[in-house]
Amino acid sequence: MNRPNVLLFIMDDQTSQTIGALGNPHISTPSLDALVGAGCWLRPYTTVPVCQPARAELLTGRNAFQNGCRWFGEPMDPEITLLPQALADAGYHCCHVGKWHNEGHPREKGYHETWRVFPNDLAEPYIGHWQAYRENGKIVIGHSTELFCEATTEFLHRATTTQPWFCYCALLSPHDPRTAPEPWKSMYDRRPPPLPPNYMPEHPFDNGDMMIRDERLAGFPRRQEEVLRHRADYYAMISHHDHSIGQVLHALDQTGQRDNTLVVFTSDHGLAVGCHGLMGKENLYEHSARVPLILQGPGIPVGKRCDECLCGHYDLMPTLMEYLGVEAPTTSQGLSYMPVLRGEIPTVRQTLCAAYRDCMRMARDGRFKMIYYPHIGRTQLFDTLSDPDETNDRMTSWRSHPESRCVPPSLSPTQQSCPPDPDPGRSAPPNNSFAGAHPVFNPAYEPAVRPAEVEAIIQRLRSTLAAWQEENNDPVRAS
Ligand SMILES: [Ca+2]
Repeated sequence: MNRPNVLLFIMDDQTSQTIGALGNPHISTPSLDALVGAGCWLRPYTTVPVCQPARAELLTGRNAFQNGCRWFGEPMDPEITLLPQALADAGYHCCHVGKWHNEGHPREKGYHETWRVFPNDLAEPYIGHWQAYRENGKIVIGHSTELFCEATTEFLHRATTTQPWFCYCALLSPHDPRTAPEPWKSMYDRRPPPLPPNYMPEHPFDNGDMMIRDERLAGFPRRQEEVLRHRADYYAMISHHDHSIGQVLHALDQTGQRDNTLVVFTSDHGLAVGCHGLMGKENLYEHSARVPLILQGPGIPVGKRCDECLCGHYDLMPTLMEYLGVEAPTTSQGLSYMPVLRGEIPTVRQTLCAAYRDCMRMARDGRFKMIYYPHIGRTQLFDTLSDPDETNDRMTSWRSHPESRCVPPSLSPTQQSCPPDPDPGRSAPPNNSFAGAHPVFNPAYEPAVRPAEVEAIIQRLRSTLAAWQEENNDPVRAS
């Protein structure tokens, strides 16, 4: 039998807390739920949570500081062997469908065939997700998710069984504009998802990039009603692409190749959509820097959750290489997490760092996470085990921060139930499950770490960050 095929789905801006089977009862994702149940689940970090650098990490097996692409418009180092090139060298037939977004065209980067490449192959200016592509002398028109999944399905039916193949299906969903077609568009109208536990009307301080593109998608401060609308539309996009992915996997079943195919589901990075008073990905909180990752296929443990595994998106390429029995290219610097999947060790990394422009730097270990903001010299510290939503900054409690809209517990019960809506003329939707459940007022979020220990943790994470910055030639230096 050939080496396993690889069918890799990569979403655009899907945060890791949006899969029903992983504890989100407010979203409908039956296809992804089934994939989680049949495979392994991890949550890697992307070093720089924006499209091009995140995708470059997957393609190169190197972090953004080591592959040349730290920001939009920066090309990947041409000396680096890319994932499709490494697989082509090992005898794979490589197919790219959908979003590319890095420099050049995927057909110049090791792919043998490409279909409906965004934005390169567009036939005319697009209107959100409704797009037209030139293909074999004709124009195909439709919703991007359906166009890309249809092209992937057609590839699967054509794919040979005598040569292993790699198919990279890159959707544009759930990136804005969040325009799912019906019936998904109105799917959450009657049952909208609640506000997230870390909803805030405003971010507690200026993080250095408060007016970047995504942050201007909603008004300031963030009204609950507006955030709820955004989240319903975001969930609708995800439920729609879950359905389309289910159709692709059904087609894979029909080809008879499912038992010899590794299915990978991930995203380039996450998104805030109202968490921490933010709307976008341009920050280093868990909702934005972490991504969902499901691996399902022959030899992959069934129903395994690798919650303790710290890993980067750049570790996926060497993981795939080891899984497929292909030698990783010498330019790859990631670490394979196959030993974690085999249950030999709980994690491949003890610490991990990330960055966003010159505005933010992150360092974390298995429990604590520090975010440093060089522009204002501010440091945050979160205990991600007891506070996964990052609502209790151990350096300066938001409970007492003057700019936080959260009221202290000494105020009236009504005021304690939730932060005041910045627009009191508008009432919150009646199903707002956020009311009365804000973690700021939850005794479980009382600091579990004494101040003296906080200082020791911060010093340790600062050293971790400084060593990483030195190793990666980071021009920004922590104080
Ligand atoms: Ca993206």
